[in-house]
Amino acid sequence: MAVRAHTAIRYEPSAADSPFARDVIAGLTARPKRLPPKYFYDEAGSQLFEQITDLPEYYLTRCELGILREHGASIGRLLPADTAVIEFGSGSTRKARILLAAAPAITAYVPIDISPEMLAEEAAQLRRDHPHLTVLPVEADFTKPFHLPAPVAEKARTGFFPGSTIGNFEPHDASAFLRHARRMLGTGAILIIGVDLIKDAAVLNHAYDDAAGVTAKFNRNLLARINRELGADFDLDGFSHEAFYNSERRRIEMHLASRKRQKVRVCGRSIEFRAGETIHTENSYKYTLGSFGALARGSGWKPLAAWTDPNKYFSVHALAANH
Ligand code: SAH
Ligand code: AVI
Repeated sequence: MAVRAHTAIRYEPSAADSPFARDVIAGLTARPKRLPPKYFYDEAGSQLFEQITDLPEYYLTRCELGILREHGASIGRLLPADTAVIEFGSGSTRKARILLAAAPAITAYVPIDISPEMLAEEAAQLRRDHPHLTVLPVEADFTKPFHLPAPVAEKARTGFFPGSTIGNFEPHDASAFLRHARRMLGTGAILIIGVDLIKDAAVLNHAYDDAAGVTAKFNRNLLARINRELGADFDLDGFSHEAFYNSERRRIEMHLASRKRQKVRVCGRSIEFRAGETIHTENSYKYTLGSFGALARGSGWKPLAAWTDPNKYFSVHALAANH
């Protein structure tokens, strides 16, 4: 009979003191239970997100790429000369590449991301593809204060925040982020931002609960990451992916629902789940052109222009910093 080695206990007090561990414990001991969506993006999660962007149901990326390709030249004309593009949550940098091709005014690119692996790879590839572009990657949590690289101080500044990642903030946090971006980018700055629009609930529901189950895997990877990095013992099959449009709150909610009554060890603690109890893992707020314009105006920005795809599923807004 094969003898199985005992699984080593991977829980280490140092891991339990990390910001990740503290946020996980705070979220799992709160009621209702929740986890911050920024932790989706470890290496596996970033790769799963890239797979999501190719899904037939996930219209967001296709629509935004189409808008940027069609209106890249108009967007480029709004940018000041010799500008640094600062992208918040740069991921695959696929969208920035469209702006770079359309706007010769861009002389520096600062991709900011919490996920170091893709950031380093993309920065290296961009330097190869654009030898005259100054590429200055920053690994940071963009919701917290951080410094822009020194060479950017010499240049005009353009913020780029595609993907509707702004939708993952609560509306008051979205406003706080826009104010923080306004202060960081400074007088004369432009912000190009992608915003997903309210539409038929069935379209929204399918986009976050795809037939191939990739979004379910992305959602459950959060538990897998907690197992890997914090030595927890989540049984991934014990949780099901739930995603639905909450029309009152104008947001997609993603949850992980416990399939049974169970206990999970996390950082030396026992976390209890009732059957059906959920961990709320993400909100993805949807806006109208008007509601987003109002949010921007109330947060230090003046709307200059907005473009949509022909179905009006997605929008890209150009904003100018109020002095
Ligand atoms: N801009 C890309 C990727 C969007 S996915 C696109 O439009 O397709 C969201 C990206 O933001 C991921 O790359 C993720 O790692 C990053 N991200 C999420 N929360 C973050 C945070 N708080 N600080 C920095 N990066 C973050
Ligand atoms: C990154 N963010 C805008 C995505 C969204 O649509 O809210 C994350 C995502 N969650 C599930 N699918 C994609």
